[in-house]
Amino acid sequence: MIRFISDLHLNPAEPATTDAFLRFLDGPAHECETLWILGDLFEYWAGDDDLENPFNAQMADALRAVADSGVDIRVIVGNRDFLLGPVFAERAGVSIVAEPYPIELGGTPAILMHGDSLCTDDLPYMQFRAMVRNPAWQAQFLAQPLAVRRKIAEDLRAKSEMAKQEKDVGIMDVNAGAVERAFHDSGAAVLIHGHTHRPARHELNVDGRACQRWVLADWHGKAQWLEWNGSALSAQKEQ
Ligand code: LP5
Ligand code: MN
Repeated sequence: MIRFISDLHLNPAEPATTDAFLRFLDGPAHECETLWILGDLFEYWAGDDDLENPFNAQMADALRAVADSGVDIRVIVGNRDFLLGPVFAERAGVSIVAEPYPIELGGTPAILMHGDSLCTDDLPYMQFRAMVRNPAWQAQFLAQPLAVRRKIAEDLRAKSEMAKQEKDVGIMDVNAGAVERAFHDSGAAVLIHGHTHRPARHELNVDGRACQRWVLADWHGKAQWLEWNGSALSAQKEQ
């Protein structure tokens, strides 16, 4: 069994979602051979020294307990937690891998992404993303004290919420050309991603091949996941 989750946006101000995550780790996560976290596990991540925050440490340790029981937990970072790094990975017992990440589902080639890189119509975000994904920029950012970084991240969250209210909802979805390119460049027939908070299964044709794009749900107090049971993908949620 492989399960895929994303967009939990964990933070102490959302205890219902935190509880749902802990329930998920105690139950459904243990049934997985591999658990994939496709980005935005945390509301934001200001650097691995953010493990000083007891909430973040508790989340990492909860993941570690599942990893220690034999589940292979793999993480693709999101636009909120792209600064998750090796210290977090070690503590949580997870592997952080680059996107797009190729896997096979019953012999069918698939790729996994967070999904933000597909939103190419959102030009202000694309500019912002290019800046913060630059290693030199990240090194400079991480050189600042944790308290300063946390403040910047929180200010930025507020700015992002304001910016989104002014954006046309259409530009915040994936761009059809970017999706086609992802299928074309990888040769995959299945793409699984999160980010847009528009859970769905889309059927499309690329290069004469039938392709499927699965979009994961964001969490609001209930666990939601996509599941590969060895023969099919299906969206699931806790009752
Ligand atoms: O996350 P969400 O769903 O609200 O919106 C995203 C895009 N916004 C972001 C920003 C994150 O929410 C906040 C990131 C926290 C990261 C913490 C790590 C520390 C890094 C600190 C970096 C300074 O990703 C949003 C998209 C939306 O998805 C849909 O796809 O629209 O994009 C934006 O809102 C970006 C704005 O359009 C442009 C922002 C310009 C602000 C520039 C300030 C630069 C400050 C630099 C300070 C050193
Ligand atoms: Mn996201």
